[in-house]
Amino acid sequence: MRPPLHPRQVEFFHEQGYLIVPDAFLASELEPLRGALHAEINRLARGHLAEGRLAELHEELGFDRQLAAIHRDAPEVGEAIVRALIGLRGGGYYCPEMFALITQPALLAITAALVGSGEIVASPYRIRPKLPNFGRGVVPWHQDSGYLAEHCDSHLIITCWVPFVDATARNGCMQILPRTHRGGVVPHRTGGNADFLVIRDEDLPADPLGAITAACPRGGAVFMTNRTPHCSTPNDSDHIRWSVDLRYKAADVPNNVGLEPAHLDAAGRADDAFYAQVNVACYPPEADFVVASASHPERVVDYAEYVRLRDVYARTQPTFAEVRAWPPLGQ
Ligand SMILES: O=C(O)CCC(=O)C(=O)O
Repeated sequence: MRPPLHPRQVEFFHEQGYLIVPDAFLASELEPLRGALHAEINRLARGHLAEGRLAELHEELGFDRQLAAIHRDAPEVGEAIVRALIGLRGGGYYCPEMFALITQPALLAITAALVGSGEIVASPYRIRPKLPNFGRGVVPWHQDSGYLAEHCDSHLIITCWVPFVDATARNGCMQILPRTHRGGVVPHRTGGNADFLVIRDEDLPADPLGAITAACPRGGAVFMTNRTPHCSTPNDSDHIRWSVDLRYKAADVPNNVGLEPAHLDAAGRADDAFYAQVNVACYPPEADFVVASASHPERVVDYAEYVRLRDVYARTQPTFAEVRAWPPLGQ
């Protein structure tokens, strides 16, 4: 088990708005999830091959390169596989290995030190295969709060960004604007690259020292607050910059734990009373899960409950309104 965070690391996180922990895991601890994702890519690719949309699987290229070769041969197939893995509202690919990462004791110990509580709720995550020279992988400047409900702006929600390869400036790691997280949420615009939210240059908070390049080795993790401005740059390497970004918060931050659509109709839609309730969560379209609790250990989810809850939310999400309305670029 890795040693707990040093108090100076916790202090650094709160002062700077980010913390890079180069040894959050043993690199070998990421292998099960790398293997599961690779198997899923092959499963999806075989389906496309059988239906004539793909001529070659490129299995021999391995996890770090195969999907890039598929995308080069058949861009629409590559896009479809990327979309299936990332997921949007309702979440993307999940498996026991993903759940094991989210609930990894060492990661939860770091999170507990950063949020100042051992009662922890995990929120939606994203899996990001950033292919080489893949325009959609470039994420413009934003604060994660830009995607979350406004009443959560003053709460602390941790983003834990875990690369599956050494993340470098060359393969498109993140850029972070330190020390600017205390100033609140700045205006965002819709319609940034690949339809992401974007903070226009004139709205980016100023810091005399400017942005840092958040390079992070495989086995490490980058932690940020929900108000820390960050972006990610193009992948100019010959391999995929694989990463996942997980989200955690203390259990007293607004969440939808225990709220379930009891009134689903036959089409999977819920009634207005349910939506009024779940709108108190920071990100209502996806389920939050208790992942650590000394006071209520019975609330900590196991994999079966995690899958059940994800499914309930995935079936109801199409009727959710936008979480937060920002004007489009150009306004
Ligand atoms: O992985 C990336 O390129 C960007 C990640 C990001 O913006 C996030 O986790 O909020």
